[in-house]
Amino acid sequence: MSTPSNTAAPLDALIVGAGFAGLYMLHRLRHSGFNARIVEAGSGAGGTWFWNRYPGARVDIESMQYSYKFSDELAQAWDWSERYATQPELLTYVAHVIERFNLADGIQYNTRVNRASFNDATGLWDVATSDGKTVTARHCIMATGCLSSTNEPKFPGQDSFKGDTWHTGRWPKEGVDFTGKTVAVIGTGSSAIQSIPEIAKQAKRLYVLQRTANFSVPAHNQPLDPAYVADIKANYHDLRARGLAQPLAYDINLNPKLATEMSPAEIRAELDARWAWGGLPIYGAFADLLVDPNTNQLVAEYMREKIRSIVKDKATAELLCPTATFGCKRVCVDTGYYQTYNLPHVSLVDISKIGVEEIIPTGVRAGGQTIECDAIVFATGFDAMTGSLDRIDIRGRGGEALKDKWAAGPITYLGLMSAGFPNLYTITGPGSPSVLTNMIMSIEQHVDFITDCLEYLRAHGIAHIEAQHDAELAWGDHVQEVANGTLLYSCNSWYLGANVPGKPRVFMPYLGFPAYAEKCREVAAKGYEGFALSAV
Ligand code: N01
Repeated sequence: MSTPSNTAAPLDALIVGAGFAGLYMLHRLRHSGFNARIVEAGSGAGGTWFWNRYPGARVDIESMQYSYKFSDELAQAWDWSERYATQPELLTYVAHVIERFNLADGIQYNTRVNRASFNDATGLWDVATSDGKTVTARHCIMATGCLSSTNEPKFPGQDSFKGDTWHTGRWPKEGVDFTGKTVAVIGTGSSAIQSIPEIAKQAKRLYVLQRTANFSVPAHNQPLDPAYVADIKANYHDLRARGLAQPLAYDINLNPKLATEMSPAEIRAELDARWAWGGLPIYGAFADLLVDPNTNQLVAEYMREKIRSIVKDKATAELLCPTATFGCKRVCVDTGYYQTYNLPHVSLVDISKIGVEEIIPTGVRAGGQTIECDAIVFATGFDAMTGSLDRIDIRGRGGEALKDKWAAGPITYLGLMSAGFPNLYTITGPGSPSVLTNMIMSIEQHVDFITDCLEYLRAHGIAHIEAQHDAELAWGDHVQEVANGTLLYSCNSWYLGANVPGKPRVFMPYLGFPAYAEKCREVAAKGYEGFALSAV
């Protein structure tokens, strides 16, 4: 395979990352006759799903909806085996997509982008990679993922630990055998909640160190019934259309009613039905769930009641009961999480008041206790949305660093571009619906927008497109205003960057998928309103 730097002429587009976003971007651009390539840090494709190989990793959106919709042939040909696809099956799907659309020769693996600089003299992007080469491209497209840069807190004494340590977001390909080991898991977010039941199956002893309890809804995962799949495939467009009309870009059978319009019996029936169905559709129980604190508390109390009914030890059950706003942090979807605490070798350790004090050679001192263990699993999450961009030295006009521009929080127009950085795009960037939605739908919407935009520029002889500063400021205000109108500011979530010490507290994703997609269509129809276009 030839590498991008062997190409004499500049690329039309360099794409950073071979996850779902990068792969579809490459496919669309090639199909439109652009000379595009992907540079990928990992040794394989799949992005988030390449790195997150921890035991029990599976998507929390139903497989029939968490898959590309752009190709009918692909949608009809591919068969998911389970209601929620496992990480290995997602990688098999990615491999199938690469083969079906002949993408393999456009991806350079094992190559990290270290620096991307806009060259004021040439008007091109110079992209320096870890193999010591520089790729030149007219457009640079960051498909670097929202949850791909791990959050790895540095605890005192960490290097002194004599056992093994793992981060859920950087799990080794060969897997980890915990048989006969005493394991401490730090964190109780989605990654922990999925991996804890699986680690408990192997470990001799398992301690879960919980700083904040999280809400989790059972997945009720099961093999997919061929008749159910056939029915969806016969009407796939309808399912997709229903999903795209909802805020999560996922058909969760949104209840249009406010809880205040329903009787207690109706409220109970709605929640029972959603608990029985499982997963994220619980978000759709009431139209005012994320707006009205009373409605929110109804749901939170229902969840606490469920936890108490599952977990036998009363003190453990109380510790597992979240006190925060329901849905303020992303709700988790589990398989046997709460039940795991009924096992005699699993203990929950409350570190809410004291936290992790230090790592010692034989374990962890946390929450006022010393926990002796052979292995520590850090399920501490991600430097979400901006982390993967921050780790690249991105320089715009005049050498301005994106990191400096975003020091007080990311500033983008539509989550797609930032002023001063012409022809630099972020797929599902901060300021776009991204992580608040079924990611593949948001990815497709952004990739389609960017492809249409590049076609427009080519057709009109335009060399550069750049967000206008006043447009991005107005958009940023709007993103915050929408979030402020909800309960999403009421906790320390990674949406707000609150999980990473020192990160500015700014609500990063944009709440409001269907309206957002419409806004993007309007902007394009008006000749890219809010963007500056120039022929040179
Ligand atoms: O990360 P998290 P995650 N000391 O940030 C704790 C997606 N995802 O990897 O809440 C002690 O949610 C932290 O405690 P606290 C999904 O969107 C999807 O689990 O900050 N503890 C928390 O308990 C998800 O929301 C899937 O008090 C510390 C945990 O670590 C997102 O990824 C699967 C700590 C981190 O939870 C992130 O999930 C997995 C410290 N210094 C992930 N720092 C599916 O599709 C952090 N913690 C199913």
